[in-house]
Amino acid sequence: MYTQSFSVPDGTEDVKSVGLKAIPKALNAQDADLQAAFDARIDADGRIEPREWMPEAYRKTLVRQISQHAHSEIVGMLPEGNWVSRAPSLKRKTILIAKVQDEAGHGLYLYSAAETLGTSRDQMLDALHTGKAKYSSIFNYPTLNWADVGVVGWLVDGAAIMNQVPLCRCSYGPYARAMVRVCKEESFHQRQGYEALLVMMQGTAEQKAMVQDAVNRWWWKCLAMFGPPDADSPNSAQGMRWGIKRISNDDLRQKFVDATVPQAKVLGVTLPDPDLKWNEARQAHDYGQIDWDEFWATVNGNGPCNKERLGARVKAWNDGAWVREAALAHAQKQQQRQMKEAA
Ligand code: FAQ
Repeated sequence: MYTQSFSVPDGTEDVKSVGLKAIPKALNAQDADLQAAFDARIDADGRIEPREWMPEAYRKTLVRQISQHAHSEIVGMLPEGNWVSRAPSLKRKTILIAKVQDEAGHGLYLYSAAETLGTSRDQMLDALHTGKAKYSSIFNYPTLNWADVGVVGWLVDGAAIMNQVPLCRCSYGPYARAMVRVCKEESFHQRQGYEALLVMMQGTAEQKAMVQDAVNRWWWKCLAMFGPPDADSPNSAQGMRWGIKRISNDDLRQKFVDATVPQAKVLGVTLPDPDLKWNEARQAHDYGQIDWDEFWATVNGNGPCNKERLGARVKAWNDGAWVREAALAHAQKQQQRQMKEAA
């Protein structure tokens, strides 16, 4: 989802000996005080704001996560954007346009939040366009028919909300505040997808079969969206120590499964997992094996649509160069005029 180049050593050599309470080594007395104040704020569940001191590794972790999140929102516009011109009614078309536009807005809030950490938008976009930065695996799968658009709303936005609600309590202020609005909008997105599917499920046998087929194709990909199992998640421990991540990948995945099973029942679709069943002892659903080889192949650039998605983003960036240049020239002209008037 993001670049290895954003992945910096966190300086926590002692992590293993002292567990998650380890802190990066301070370089000098002044840094030690700053580090202690930072740790105290994190331990008290406080917020860190842009101009405040923070360990370099915390800053870089945030840039990595927030920029990948921003890229995901922007690339995530593409699978659904393909359907704006083919939506089945004016009502569905206006809803879809609004949704895709919301995703652009989310990307912009998130790029802005990441910029407060001292990384420019150009740097982040360059990392995306050169394939160094990653974005969510889920957007490398195709939306083959209209039912896919409903399923993306129901399941992909549903998984995104599950992951993002805890981020409203993230320790970094600008990210947490951006997520409050993002989650409200994602919640609308999820409902509109579910409602579109409910309508299709009241339609013809062919429409019902389309919905089931789309659910079959997206279900496992959505479970993988939460990231690798906790045991194989290299960033989780430090992310949780810093109050960036609040709930682990596996726990979020479990919550998503438990929340989605009753929704599938109401909808009248089957989730494509023969091992999915309620476990009375755990008070949660058991579910089958996720294909992690497929997940990693997709993350590493070899999913069905990786090249197409990146190609579309690079083309949009290049095609928009004249707009950015014109806006810049206009701003410069205005500034010169204002300076002349003030002189
Ligand atoms: N895809 O150690 P962890 C949306 C990578 S927005 C690709 O567990 P971490 C809205 C991970 O980067 C969806 N790569 O990492 C929408 C790391 O690689 P690295 C995006 C993945 O950071 C809806 C490696 O695996 N949401 O859907 C994925 O602790 C509809 C090891 O993983 C966010 O970005 C993946 N799925 O946890 C828009 C939320 N998962 O960097 C349009 C914010 C993991 O070491 C239409 N992000 N990797 O090379 C997060 O919560 C976290 O970053 C996680 C990953 C949970 C995604």
